Parts: sequence; structure tokens; C-alpha cells
Amino acid sequence: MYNTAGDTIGTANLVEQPDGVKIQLKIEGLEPGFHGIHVHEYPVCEGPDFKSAGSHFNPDNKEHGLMYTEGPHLGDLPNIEVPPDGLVDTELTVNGATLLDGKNSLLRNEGTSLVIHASQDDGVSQPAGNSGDRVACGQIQLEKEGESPSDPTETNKPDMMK
Ligand SMILES: [Cu+2]
Repeated sequence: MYNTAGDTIGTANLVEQPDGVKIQLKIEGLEPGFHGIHVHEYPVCEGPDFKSAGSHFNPDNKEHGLMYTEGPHLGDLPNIEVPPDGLVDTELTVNGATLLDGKNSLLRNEGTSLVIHASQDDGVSQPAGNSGDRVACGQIQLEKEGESPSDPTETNKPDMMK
């Protein structure tokens, strides 16, 4: 996961489950309080606005919002709460999603992304629950060889931002 300056702020580990995809999220440094978080449709995290991630992942063409009758988007998730020390270690599930094949796959086409917003998602407003700017983003895609940020053989780019 990256912040708007492009610094690494943590990781999201995705695990295939019978009912969806579990996200183990460990991040630090975001503003304390509630933040909207969604799976977005493109695996492109270009700061500082992360507009490159596109809209929410929404293969069933629904409206936004976990509390909205015409919703939700498949990529809609419950808000995360950042405590005063900024350290988040939590688990979320993208219900109905998969990492395998099919229209609900988070890896379909080139993949998707996980985006965290500046404010709370109210669960009903269109198109994104009034959750404000995008403040963190991580690409959900199969790792390409040699691109892992934790690759110990990568010596020419010291990882000072972590
Ligand atoms: Cu979003």
C-alpha cells in the first residue's frame, strides 16, 4: 500500500476463502478516524490522487453502498478505523469475490486495486459514500518477477520510506 507521496505505508495480503477474499491489512501513518476503503477497478496507483484506479469494482452493475438497497458494489467494504497511534492491523472480506477465474475475480484482466479514502464512507451516497479524496492505494495483481518491493536482491533503491 502506498500513500499519496508514493511511500510504502504497509501491506494488504489477500487470501482466497469459500465466501470471498479475505484482506489482511497492515498499514500505518493515516489520519486517525474512520476511512472508506474499496476495491477499485484498475490495478494502477498513480499519486497523488489515485484517479488511475478508476471507479469501484462493480461487475454486477449495482449502486454504491453496503447500506443502500440498490447496492452494494462488489468492491464495497466496511470502513476501517485508524486509532490515535495510526497503526492498523485488521481483516476485511470482499464477499463474493475470488482470486480465481470469472467476472468476480479481483485478478481478472490485469487486476484491481485497494483504495483507502480520507473520510468515512456513509454507505449510501453515490458514487462512493462521500468518502473524499483517495489517500492510499495498492495494486491487486499477480506479482511480476523482480518488482517485489521486498526483493532482497534490489540494492540500488534503498527502502528508506518504510
Ligand atoms: Cu473507493
